[in-house]
Amino acid sequence: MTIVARFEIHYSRFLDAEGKAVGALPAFARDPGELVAMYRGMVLTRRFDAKAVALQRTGRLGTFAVSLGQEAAVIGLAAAMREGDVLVPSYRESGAMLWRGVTLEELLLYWGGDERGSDFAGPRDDFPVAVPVGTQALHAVGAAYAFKLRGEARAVVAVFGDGATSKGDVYEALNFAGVWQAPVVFVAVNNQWAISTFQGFAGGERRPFAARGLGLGIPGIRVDGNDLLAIYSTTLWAAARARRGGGPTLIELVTYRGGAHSTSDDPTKYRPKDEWASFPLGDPIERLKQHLIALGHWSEDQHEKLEEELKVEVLAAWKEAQQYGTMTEEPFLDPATMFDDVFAETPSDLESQRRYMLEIEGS
Ligand SMILES: Cc1ncc(C[n+]2csc(CCOP(=O)(O)OP(=O)(O)O)c2C)c(N)n1
Ligand SMILES: [Mg+2]
Repeated sequence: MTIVARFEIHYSRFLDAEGKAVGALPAFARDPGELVAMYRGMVLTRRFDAKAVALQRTGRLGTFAVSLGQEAAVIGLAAAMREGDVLVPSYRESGAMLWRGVTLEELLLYWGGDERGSDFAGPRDDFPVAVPVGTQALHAVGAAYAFKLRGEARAVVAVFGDGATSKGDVYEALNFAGVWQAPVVFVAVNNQWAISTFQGFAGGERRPFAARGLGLGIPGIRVDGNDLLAIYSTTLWAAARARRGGGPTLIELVTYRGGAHSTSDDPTKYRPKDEWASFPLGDPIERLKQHLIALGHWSEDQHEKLEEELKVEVLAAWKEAQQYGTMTEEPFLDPATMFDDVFAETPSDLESQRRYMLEIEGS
């Protein structure tokens, strides 16, 4: 028998679970300017998450999806993007959106139920939060294909979860990108869980998520998703490749969802309480911190100061966000606005749902 094709999946990692270099490091891994900025982004993400959960618990936000444990993933992929690239996030990428220029106030507004939070002033071409699982992968390849047709050297970075890889939308997006060589970087964040479903159920171990595009002509790579350095360098490479016409890449980031799925979830019902503590890839913030300390660019004191500074920044953003009144003053936002700005012309079925809602609201 002859072999028709062979495929390999490589694994990228620069730091071990304690933050020690496992081999030669790229130049950026010794550049304090870049690294400290990314570290700050990760700590801000964790700080913002904690505040958002507290606000949801006191009735100020409707819901929230924390990214505890995934800070390296969201900051690494965003920091590797250029300004003209486009981020197409899911709902657990607050840190990536913040890095790209979305403000804390805008994120708070969005999670408080106010769509004006999605009309962010900063990265105008980036996409808003996508809650319908996996659907954003299709939007991403559409945008990427448009860049290709226009001859623009821009990459699209599409983020989705391990659970989303079981959606038809994701396979259709991969297929389209493979056929048309769209300049897109697919980032599958394997955080071990899709609400209460362990990633192994979707075959994450037998057939790695990184391998899901191989038959479609999309190279895949698995990355230690708690190693900022590996995520950053892999995304840099894949985005550059996309911009110069090299086609799509699928990156799997192996990480752990440290918190509940969302503020409506109780993970103690389906996984051991201490599972994160025994997860072999450690805590991404701690790992980068140890690397920075070893280089002589950081200290525990500086960390404490940074935490204090970011606490103040997040609190100030919450004060700003309250000025919209959406989350604090009655009457709260008119529920009928959920039908606005979905279609240029509202289809008749949505129109009748809107009428029905107004009817029961009024009764
Ligand atoms: C189309 C669709 N089906 C179901 C849901 C409910 N839902 C929300 S998140 C989720 C699991 C997603 O898991 P994963 O893709 O691993 O992302 P993670 O939440 O772990 O970041 C499900 C089933 C949804 N939002 N959209
Ligand atoms: Mg998941």
